Amino acid sequence: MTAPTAPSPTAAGSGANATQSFRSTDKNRGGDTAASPERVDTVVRELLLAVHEVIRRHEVTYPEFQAAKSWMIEVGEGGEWPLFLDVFVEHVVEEVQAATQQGTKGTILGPYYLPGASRLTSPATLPMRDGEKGTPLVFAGQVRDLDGNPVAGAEIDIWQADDDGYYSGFAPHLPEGNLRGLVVADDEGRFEIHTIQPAPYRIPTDGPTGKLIEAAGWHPWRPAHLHLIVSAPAHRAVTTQLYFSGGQWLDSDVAEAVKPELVLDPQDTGDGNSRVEYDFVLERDEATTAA
Ligand code: MBD
Ligand code: FE
Repeated sequence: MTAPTAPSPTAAGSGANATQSFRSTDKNRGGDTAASPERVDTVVRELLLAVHEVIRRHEVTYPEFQAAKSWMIEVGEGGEWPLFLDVFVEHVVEEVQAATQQGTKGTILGPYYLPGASRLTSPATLPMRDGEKGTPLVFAGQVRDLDGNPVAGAEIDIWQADDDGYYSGFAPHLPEGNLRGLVVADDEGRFEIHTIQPAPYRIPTDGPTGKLIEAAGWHPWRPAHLHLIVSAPAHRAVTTQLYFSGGQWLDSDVAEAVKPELVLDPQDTGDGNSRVEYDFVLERDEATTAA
């Protein structure tokens, strides 16, 4: 069977799915423990002051205020809050966290992670359709610590868009688990993953996030990327993405999540395939190593 040409999955489908998957992920149920009253008072008060300031500075009108309310209601009804917040806000939260993280640069998680991907032993081929479109890619490397020692027991949770820019689990035409895997590295932290190069991702233009982007005259694109969570016992996991040298939108990612250290330059292996090496560096996790 060859991969069908992609019908456009609806914004409603992908947005609503992102909200459902966010809600069903246990680690997101931090609502009552996440912040003290003092923290809520400080952060929310200043957030509101910032909004008030913008309204005064730009003399925002009643019709504009009501349009903003309608739009927010649509974002909620369409299930696009994870999409909107991960595209326009998460990069700053990640920047704050990154100030305390050494080793491989992290970047945003985004709305399309799904826990529970198939466990695969390196060398591994990600689950894909027969005749999956796209340039085959071999992605190999080693997980080490800050001193350069190999890290045993490392796992690479990897997920990516296909050659049409769609993620399994968020586009109804794709088989469950397509291009997602939890790859277990060898005892020396070495891994080799066989996949295809992803295409750039476009925010669905028919949903409220896409409509806002269009109304503002911005573009809706993210450069092609692989998503990864690299973890190992007693080490701090890193959530990151890897991009492709020379790719479109690298300098204007709508989600502002590109970092120069995260750009791969795969080499053509001469037979229509490509290969690249990238090593990950993890910090020891003080929380799990403290005596
Ligand atoms: C994506 O694929 C993505 O990675 C982010 C951060 C936001 C929207 C779509
Ligand atoms: Fe993505």
